Amino acid sequence: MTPPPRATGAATPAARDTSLDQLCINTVRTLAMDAVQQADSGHPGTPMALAPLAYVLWQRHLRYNPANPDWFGRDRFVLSAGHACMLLYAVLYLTGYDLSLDDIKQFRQWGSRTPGHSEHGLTPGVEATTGPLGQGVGNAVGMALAEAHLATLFNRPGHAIVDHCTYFVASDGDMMEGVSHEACSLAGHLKLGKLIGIYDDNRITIDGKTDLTFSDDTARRFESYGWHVERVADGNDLGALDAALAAARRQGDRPSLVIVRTHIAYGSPHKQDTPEAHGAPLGAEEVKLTKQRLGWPSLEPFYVPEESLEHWRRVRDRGARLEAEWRKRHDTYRAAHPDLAAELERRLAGRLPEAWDADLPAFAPTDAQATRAASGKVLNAVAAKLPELIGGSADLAGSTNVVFKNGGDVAAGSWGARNIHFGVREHGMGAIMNGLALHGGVRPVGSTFLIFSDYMRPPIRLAALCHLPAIYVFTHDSIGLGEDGPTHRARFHATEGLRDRPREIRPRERAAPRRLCAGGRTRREARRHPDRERLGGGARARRLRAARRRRTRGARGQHALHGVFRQPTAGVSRRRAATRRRRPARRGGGLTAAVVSLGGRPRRRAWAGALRGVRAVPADLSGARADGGEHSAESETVAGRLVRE
Ligand SMILES: Cc1ncc(C[n+]2csc(CCOP(=O)(O)OP(=O)(O)O)c2C)c(N)n1
Ligand SMILES: [Mg+2]
Repeated sequence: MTPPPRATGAATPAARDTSLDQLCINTVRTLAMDAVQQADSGHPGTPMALAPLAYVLWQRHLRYNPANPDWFGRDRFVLSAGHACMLLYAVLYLTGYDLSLDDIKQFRQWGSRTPGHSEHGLTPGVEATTGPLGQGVGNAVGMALAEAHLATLFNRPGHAIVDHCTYFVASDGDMMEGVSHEACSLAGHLKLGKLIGIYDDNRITIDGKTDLTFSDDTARRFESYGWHVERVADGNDLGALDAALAAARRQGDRPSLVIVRTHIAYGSPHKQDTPEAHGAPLGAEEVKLTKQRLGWPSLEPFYVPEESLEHWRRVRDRGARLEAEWRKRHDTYRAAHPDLAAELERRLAGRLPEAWDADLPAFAPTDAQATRAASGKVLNAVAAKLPELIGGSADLAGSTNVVFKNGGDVAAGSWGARNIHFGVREHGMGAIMNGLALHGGVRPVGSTFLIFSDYMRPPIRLAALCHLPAIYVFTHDSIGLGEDGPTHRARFHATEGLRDRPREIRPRERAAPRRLCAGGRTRREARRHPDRERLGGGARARRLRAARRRRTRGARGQHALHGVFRQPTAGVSRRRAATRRRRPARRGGGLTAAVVSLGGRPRRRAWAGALRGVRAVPADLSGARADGGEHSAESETVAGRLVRE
C-alpha cells in the first residue's frame, strides 16, 4: 500500500483529521471518485489531487458570482486539462452554480450537462470547451489579452471598470503540447500581468511517468518567456497554495505560473501516483478503501455532508457582494462616461452598430485585383465601423492584407492597439483567437496562407464546435502558386479540411466569383498562365451547387461531405486535368458523396437516395460521445476514409 505523501499545514488527509477545510476538499475528491465510478469511465485522479488547489482558489482568490455566471467583472478560469472536468463540475455544484447533484450523477451520460470534457455553453460556469490538450492555455492567453485591451480602451482614472484576472490549470500534457509554448511565449512578451497559470506537476501521463518523455525545466522555460514563477512543493499545503496565488496576483507586469507538485489520485491506497488513476474508475473496492483512508463519514455514493455544502456555499454571499460592488462602480462610471459605458455595453452584447455596412466598397468586374487586396479594403471599411474587430496574422500581415490602418500595434503597455502580431505561431493564434472571442467585447480576426491553416486546425475545429465568432482570412488559395512551389500550394485537402469542420464553417465555394479565378486571377491572366488552374465553374460546380441545394433539404443533424474529386495538380495539362475531374462522375454515375448522419440507417438511406451515387455513412464512427463533442471523430474521420478509398 502506497502511503500518501506527508502533507503539511492543515491538509493532512488522515482519518482523524476532521477539519472543515478537509471535509470540503474531500467532498470534491469523493464526488469525483463516485461520478467516475458510476459512469464507469472518466478521470478521477487529477480532481482528487487538485481538490485543495480548487478549494483555495474558489474560496479565497477567484472572483465570481455563482448566481450570475456571465457577470462581466468576474475572473476567468479555464481548465485546460479538460479531462479533469469532474473537478470543475464538483466545484460548480458546491459553490452553488445552476448545477445539481443529479447533474453530477449524470456525468458522461448522453445529453447531460456534465459531459466527459468540459463544454462551454452547456454547463454554467464553464468558460471554455477543453479536452484537446494545450488549447485551454491558449484560450486563457486570449482572454487575458482581451481584458488588457478593453481595460486600456475603457478604463478611466478612478474608474477601473475592466479589471479581472484569468486563471488556467494545465497538466503535463498541456505543457508538452506545442500550442501552449506558442501562446505562453507571446503572453510573456506582451507582459499580460493578470494571467495566472497553475501547472499540475504530477509527473504522470497516460503512458507512465513523465520521465519517459519529458525533462524540461518548466520553471526556467517560463522564466525565459518573461513569466514570474512560484513553486508549491506540496499540493495539499493550503497555506503555501494561498501564498503562491497571492504572490501571483501581485505581479502586475508579467504573467505568473504556479507550479504545484501534486500526487494523482491522492489518498487512494493502490492507485495514487500511478497512470491507472488517470483514465479509469478506481474500482468499487478502491473507492471504499480511499474513503476510509480519507476518514470520509459515509460509504454512500455521492454523499455530501451538510457542513461541507454549507461552507462551500458561503461563497455565494461573497460573489453577490463582489458583483454588487462592481455594479455600483459601473453606475458611477456610466454617469461619468455615458458614451464609453454604452459602447462597452454594445460590444459585450455583440450588437452591431447602426449602418455598420453602409460604406462597403463595391468592385466592378473590371477591377482586376487579387482577392486578398479586395479583402483588405473590405476589412478596413468594416473596421472603421466596428472597433471591436482586432487581430492580425501569424507574421504574414503584409501578404494577407490583414492590417488595420492607423490601428497601432499591440505590444506590452500598448494593449489597446488593434493589430495583433501573433508571430510565426499559427496554432497559438487560433487558440488565442478563441480566447478573445470567448471573453467578449472584441471580435478576433486571424490570417495566414490557406495552406498554413493546417497548423491551426484544432482551434478552428473548437471555434466551430463552440460557435465562436472568429474570423479567418486565408489567402494564397490557388493551387497554382507557382514560384513558392508545392509546399505552399493550397491543395484540395486544405479546403476540404476546412469544409468538414463541424457546423458553421463553410469556406468559399471553389467556384470563384464569376470573372475571377481562384487566387484572384482574371480569366485573361489564366489564359496567359495555363498552368494555373481555374477552380470551379462549369458543370462540376453546377452539380455541386445542385447537390448542396438538395442537401439543405436533408433532415436536421445531418450534413454531407461531397466533392471527393481528385484535384488536378499544377503542371498537368488542362485537358488531362479536365479528364481527371470528370472521372469520378463517370465511375460513380453521378456525384461522389457521403451522407453523414446521426439518424438511423433507414433515415440515412432515404436521405442518400436524393443524390445519385451516394454512400451513406453513420456519423460518430468513433463511438467517442462519452468524451464529449470535441472528441468525436465526426466527418473528419469519414473524410479521411473516403479520400483514402
Ligand atoms: C491533443 C490531445 N492529445 C491527446 C489527448 C489524450 N490525452 C488525454 S489526457 C492525456 C495525458 C494525461 O496526462 P496529463 O496531461 O499529465 O494529465 P493527468 O493525467 O496528469 O491529469 C492524453 C494524452 C488529448 N486529450 N488531447
Ligand atoms: Mg500529469
